Amino acid sequence: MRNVKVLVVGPFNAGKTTFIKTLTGLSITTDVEVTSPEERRKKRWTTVGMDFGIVNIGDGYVIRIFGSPGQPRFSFMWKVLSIGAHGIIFMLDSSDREYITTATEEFRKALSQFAKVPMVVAANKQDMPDALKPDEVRFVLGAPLSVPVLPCVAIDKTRAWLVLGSLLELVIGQEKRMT
Ligand SMILES: Nc1nc2c(ncn2[C@@H]2O[C@H](COP(=O)(O)OP(=O)(O)OP(=O)(O)O)[C@@H](O)[C@H]2O)c(=O)[nH]1
Ligand SMILES: [Mg+2]
Repeated sequence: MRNVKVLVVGPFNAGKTTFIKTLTGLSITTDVEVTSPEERRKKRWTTVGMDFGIVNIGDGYVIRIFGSPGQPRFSFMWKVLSIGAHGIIFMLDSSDREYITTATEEFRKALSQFAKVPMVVAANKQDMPDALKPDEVRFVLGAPLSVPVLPCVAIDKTRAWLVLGSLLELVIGQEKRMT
């Protein structure tokens, strides 16, 4: 049996909880009602602790997916939740141009904090007509070529799987090279 720990980080409203729910059914979430009027314009619920779900992908692999809160006041949770993580998904809402600067700042933090862990960027909400395409997201974030920037639709199981699968290829590939 091989346990793989994946952490999903990214700004408020990126789709992190939705992604984990779509893939795992979600065992734990800590969403509460949003109080800030500005954030409430975007949505009603936000994560204040963590999301957690498990998925068994066969071949003895069990994937444990953790999701961080997106509100800046909970940024300390990255450190807590990333202990022992094998892979990171940095997710952003590609259709929210207002939040792109925040996403870029957060991505820089993620790059330095998770420098030794395989990472992919999930350019989420690709079903929205005004969503930035993955190559545009790469440009805006200034993502290095070593970090894949993948199209994502967290509400769609097949498309969410493609993102998780790409990260697992990186994680499992790295593990094989080291053994
Ligand atoms: N159209 C579309 N909407 C999405 C997609 N993924 C998530 N959403 C919506 O985006 C909103 C935010 O989703 P959440 O999963 O709560 O986002 P989050 O990143 O967990 O948010 P915080 O925990 O508050 O940081 C919800 O209304 C979701 O239904 C997607 O791929 N497409
Ligand atoms: Mg959430």
